[in-house]
Amino acid sequence: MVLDSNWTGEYTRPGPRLYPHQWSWDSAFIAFGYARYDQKRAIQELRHLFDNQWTNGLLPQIVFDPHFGEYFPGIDFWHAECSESAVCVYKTSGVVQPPIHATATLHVYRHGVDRPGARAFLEEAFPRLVAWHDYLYRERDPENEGLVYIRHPWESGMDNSPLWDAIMLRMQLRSHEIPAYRRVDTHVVSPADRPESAAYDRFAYLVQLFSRLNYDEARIREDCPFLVQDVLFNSLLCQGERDLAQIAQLIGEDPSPNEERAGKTAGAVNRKLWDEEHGTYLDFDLATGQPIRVYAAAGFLPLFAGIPEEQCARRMVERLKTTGFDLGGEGMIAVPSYDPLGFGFSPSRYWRGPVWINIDWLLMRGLERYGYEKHARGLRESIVNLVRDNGFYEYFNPRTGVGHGSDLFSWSAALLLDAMS
Ligand code: 9WN
Repeated sequence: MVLDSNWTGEYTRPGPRLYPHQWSWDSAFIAFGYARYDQKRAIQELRHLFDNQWTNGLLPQIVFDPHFGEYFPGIDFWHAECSESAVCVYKTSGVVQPPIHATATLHVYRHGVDRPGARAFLEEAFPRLVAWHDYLYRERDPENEGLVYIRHPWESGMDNSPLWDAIMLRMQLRSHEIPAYRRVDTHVVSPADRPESAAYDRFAYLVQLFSRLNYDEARIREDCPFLVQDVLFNSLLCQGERDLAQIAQLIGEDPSPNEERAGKTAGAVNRKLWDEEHGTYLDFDLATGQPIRVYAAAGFLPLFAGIPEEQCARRMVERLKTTGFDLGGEGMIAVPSYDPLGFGFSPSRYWRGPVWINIDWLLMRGLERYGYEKHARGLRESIVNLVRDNGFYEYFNPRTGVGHGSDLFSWSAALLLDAMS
């Protein structure tokens, strides 16, 4: 079993060699799978992450395991200790990942066989989740729009997506601004699949900027060239707030603050990020004050959070069927992460077009939510067959099904378990 072999006793490694530490949104996806057969582990997985939350509420992208060194950027590159808020059990990175944790926590409760244990965990997790979402709205939404920003491609979870190309290109670095670093990823998997070194220079530059500014968000906001209101991130936050409201109700707390925030974010996503011309949602670049006109599968994921009106949802499904995404067609094995007809598409390079199981799983749930049963069923079958025929890879060529990146990848296994239950 993939999950068993990646379980460390405290958390689950996303991939055995490429990703030895704990990753935030991976753990949430992994908990969706554990919830189906091992409630105790699902809870431990999330608890280990919450135990390493910063005192300001930031839920870190990586919790470093002191037993493993081989990953760049490691503890010493982040200098998270520069922030007075980074008081945690283990060392962590200083960025975040998409907030799907409240949704995962509620899912664990819903499928928990030990009901008192599941309820007790809701009570334990509730203040952590509230602090996490409070952090996002307080620190990442300075104009109080209901939309939070991300400040590093790693925060999107879709690090190398064409979504970020224009910003990366704008970041003209001088040689003394590029920190010295040594990558590890390109020794573990094919360098041809991973982000190019020009992207890593910029990833590393941003990390160094954050630590130089002591992770002070007000100062980061002034200087950071990457500030984006991302569709996927805000959609998951909106759903997270809806689920937090449910959790509040279950444990006798007041759900209205979370219901209000969910409504505000949904409204803002619809007003500011909807692209009427193309019938999908677009990220917004706060540095230029312009939408990012790049069509990635993530632009359809407000469906997961019930954000679009029925009529917009219909337009989105049409677009998914008639563009290179090829929903329900014969050309693609499953829905690719980026439109194959789009500029900069690659079937094998990281986030530039391959099929990622988490993206298709979110889309599948979104299609179900809006009653597109046939498409949802088709997508479920596609991802199940894809993994069955090719293995538990991190991602897949959308035309041939060949697996890439880490093998024995935890969320591919966990989400499949959930999809098949
Ligand atoms: C940086 C662990 C993570 C995922 C991300 C995925 C990849 C890391 C990397 O692996 O990112 O966070 O080193 O490339 O893009 O979504 O959480 O699986």
